[in-house]
Amino acid sequence: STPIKRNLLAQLCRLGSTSSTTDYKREMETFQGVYPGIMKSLNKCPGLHDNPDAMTWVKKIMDYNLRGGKKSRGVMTISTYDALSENKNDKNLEMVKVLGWCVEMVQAYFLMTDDILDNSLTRRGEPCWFLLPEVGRQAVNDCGILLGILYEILKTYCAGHKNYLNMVQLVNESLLYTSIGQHLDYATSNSKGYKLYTPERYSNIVKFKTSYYTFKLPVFLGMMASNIPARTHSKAEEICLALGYLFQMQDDFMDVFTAKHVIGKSGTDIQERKCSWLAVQALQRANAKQKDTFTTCYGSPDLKNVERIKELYKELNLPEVFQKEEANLHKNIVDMSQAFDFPSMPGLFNHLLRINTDARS
Ligand code: DMA
Ligand code: MG
Ligand code: MG
Ligand code: MG
Repeated sequence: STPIKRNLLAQLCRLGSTSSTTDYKREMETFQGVYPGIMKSLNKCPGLHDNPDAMTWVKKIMDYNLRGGKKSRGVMTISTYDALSENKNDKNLEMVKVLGWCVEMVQAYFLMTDDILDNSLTRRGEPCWFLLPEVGRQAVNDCGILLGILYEILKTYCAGHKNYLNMVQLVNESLLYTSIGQHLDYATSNSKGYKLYTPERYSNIVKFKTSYYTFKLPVFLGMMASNIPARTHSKAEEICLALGYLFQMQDDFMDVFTAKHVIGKSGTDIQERKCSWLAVQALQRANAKQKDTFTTCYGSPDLKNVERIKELYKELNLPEVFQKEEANLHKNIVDMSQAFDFPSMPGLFNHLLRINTDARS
């Protein structure tokens, strides 16, 4: 089992046409295909119908913030339905694609708020939404608009499904848990000293801020659309959380060690004093002198200090530690999914593991 490869798009170009590449491309194309229809359906939304200027603004919010990126969460929603559903039909397939867009809207919402919280400059190679001169503090309200629209879309396309209430509740759970995780992330980076920077707290932050919305949300929406029995849920959730940990650990590593043009965003974890995988590992391994360097330089906006932290990470061999842990976690996930006693689940989770990369774009 090889570690998840970085930069999926580059990887896809290199690979040509292995089955998972073709699957991903096909799923991505059919996914993009329903976007215009969703936008058209918004014209029937009372508040927007009566306020054409607001409608124009909503389109702008959505086009800007849903553009680009790998759409891995949207595609995972479709992959799950593809792998698990026993009686597929066109109507359900359309609903699943729309659910994928709802997941991408949750993602857009969290990226918009996250970039404000993290003092970021770029996202998917473009300026962050709140930095656009015509947006600014309006970004806070735009986030609310995006969520309201999400629930309207969910209602338009899914209200007739027997799992509609479960879907709504799952979206709510993802919003609440992720926001709790974002709070823990923010509060830890603003705490005094480094006593909170432990592996246990790191795992907990990641579980809440990343795993629920990145993996549980798309996978469980796909499961709800396929009417998968409840007895499979806790095991599926466990694997989703493991995938989330691997994903965020990679995101933290890339924040420091991967070029901006590859991940489409400029890293701020060191400057913002984040409780990142690298910071936690460094604190666990540093001697007294190295700890001193760490506390002096971490969380400083000065690029010289940022450089010194990067050097310290290398001195502590963190890139090597990272690769080993990445391979281990990858293997654990493969083992966990193999032990799943429901048909198609092992195949599904292996597929999800393959299509996922570390760039949160
Ligand atoms: C962010 O973690 C989690 C959410 C909910 C967006 P992060 O700040 O490391 O994400 P990114 O590296 O994309 O800014
Ligand atoms: Mg963040
Ligand atoms: Mg961020
Ligand atoms: Mg990050």
